[in-house]
Amino acid sequence: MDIKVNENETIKAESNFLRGTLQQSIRDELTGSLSPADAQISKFHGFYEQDDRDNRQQRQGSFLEPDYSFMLRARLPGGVCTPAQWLAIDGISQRLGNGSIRLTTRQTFQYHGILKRNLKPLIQEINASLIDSIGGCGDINRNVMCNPNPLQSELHAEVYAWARKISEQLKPRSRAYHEIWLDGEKQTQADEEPVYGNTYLPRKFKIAVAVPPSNDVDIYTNDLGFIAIQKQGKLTGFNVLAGGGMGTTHGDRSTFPRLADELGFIALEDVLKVAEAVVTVQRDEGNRISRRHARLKYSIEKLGIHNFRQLVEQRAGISFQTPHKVTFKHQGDRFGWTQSTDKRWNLTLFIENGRITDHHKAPIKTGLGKIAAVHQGDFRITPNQNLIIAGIPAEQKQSILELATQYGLIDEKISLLRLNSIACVAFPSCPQAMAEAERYFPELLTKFELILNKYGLSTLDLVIRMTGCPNGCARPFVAEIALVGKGPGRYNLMLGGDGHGQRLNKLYRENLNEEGILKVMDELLEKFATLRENDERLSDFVIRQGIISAVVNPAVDFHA
Ligand code: SRM
Ligand code: SF4
Repeated sequence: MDIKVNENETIKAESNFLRGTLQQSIRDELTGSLSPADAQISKFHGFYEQDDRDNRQQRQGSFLEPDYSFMLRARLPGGVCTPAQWLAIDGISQRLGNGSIRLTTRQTFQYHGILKRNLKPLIQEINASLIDSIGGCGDINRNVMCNPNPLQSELHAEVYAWARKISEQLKPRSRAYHEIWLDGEKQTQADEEPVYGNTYLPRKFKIAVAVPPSNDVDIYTNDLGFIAIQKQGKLTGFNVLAGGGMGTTHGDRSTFPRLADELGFIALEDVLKVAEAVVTVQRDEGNRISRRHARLKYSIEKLGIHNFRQLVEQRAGISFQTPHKVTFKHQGDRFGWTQSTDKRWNLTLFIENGRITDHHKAPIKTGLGKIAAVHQGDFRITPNQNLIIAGIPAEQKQSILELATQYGLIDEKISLLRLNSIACVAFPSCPQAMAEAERYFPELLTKFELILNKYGLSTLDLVIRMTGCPNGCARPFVAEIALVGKGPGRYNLMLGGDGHGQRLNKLYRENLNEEGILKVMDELLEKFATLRENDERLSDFVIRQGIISAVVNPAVDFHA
């Protein structure tokens, strides 16, 4: 039987190394959209076509084309940028985007609401600030995350350098981006993609670098993970993990979230070889027929971890050594002041769901601009949509604190629950959203807080996340409590993640509306307050009490 590869494979193969007909699509003034093929290719350049879902139906009824605009995601390995870059990012959002900046769960930023005619100037402006959007999206390696680690400044510098090197190594070689957006010279020789080939990867690919005991990058949810191993503050190598991923489809038991498996320890000189080998094995073994089953996690399920490890060893010309013992103690970010080993200060700020705008509660965007104008260190976007003002000299600590306070960037009254919460974008821009997330979660959390207070649990440390669909952009399946959008105002309630990102959660109640969610949570927290042992986490309690069974092999028991 002749089985056809999926349509995206043909689009990539015919795109002439990511050029497609993007230039014509951008020039076409008759529509605010791109041709369907270009809408796929554009992702490799960092941007997505979207339409405003709040007015989609109304426009349809008036026979108008959807309200098209674009979302652009930058490549910013490790989430680090200078104050000058921050000021540029800020100004661009005002002039060429919808005025807000969105910090993402992969340590970079997005602009929403960009009109087609503004794409090229916007890309040119971010590049003028030495930031690009190559591989922000698409079937390719995405933004490489790394622990922002403000405490151990020397180790951070080393780990961050690796995140940048990996990101550079896995950037596409095609000159299409430079040609189309930066008016670079037209390539006279054919492009070559030694790592990716002309159809790139079967699906997106994600890499992170973690520094234990913090699992802020949710290392086990990445296709490829590097866990830093250090001796007296010096990096000696990495434990390598492969095969993590979150995305599932409601009702399709052949899809499931998965935590990455351990491949073994490697020395620093083998990092790039191993990264490339894992990527090329996935290039050759990944499923190019069904995009739903095309991530590395499914390739590893198909091959078996033992065979996969051998393939990687053969290609990289290395042997994995026994992994070092590591312990992760927490997910999420630590807020407030810390001092680095170089004696500089760092201030981690809570940015609710990563949305930076001058909103009704506080003019935080203006405030960050004021800080950037005087700050001498750097800005670090965290993997949980927050922001660290890092490397503040002692003599500037007070003035930065005053600015942060004046512009509402610090609020001592925010509950631990909220500090540990993340929600994906969802409506109105995300085409996949089934339910609200970013716009609704804050208000639901206020109601949760009341329940926690009622049972004397206001200081409970709890990792809670919401997504508008089961794609998993806020990594919900490693949260202790997750609400995953099922339909308008309806969510699946998941329980059982362990609070440090090493256990998946599982469905507890399906398709709940707000009333249902609050009722179930009230009952659960009452029981917890009564029967909790010592300072037991809610996630461990639900497993111990048999309220939920632990997921051990997600291919079999995530849906069971
Ligand atoms: Fe995501 C698709 C937003 C992190 C899994 N994600 C999307 C799209 C582009 C919707 C679409 O297909 O058109 C969303 C755009 C919404 C918008 O309007 O901005 C979107 N994803 C996001 C962000 C902005 C969420 C956020 O609130 O921060 C995150 C951007 C990360 C970045 O900077 O690169 C984001 N997405 C993630 C993560 C978390 C992570 O990577 O650590 C995941 C789960 C991990 C994983 O990949 O398994 C994730 N996004 C998905 C998937 C499901 C992939 C799968 O294997 O099934 C999709 C849908 C798809 O790829 O078809 C998706
Ligand atoms: Fe959109 Fe779903 Fe991702 Fe949320 S989880 S941003 S709704 S794709």
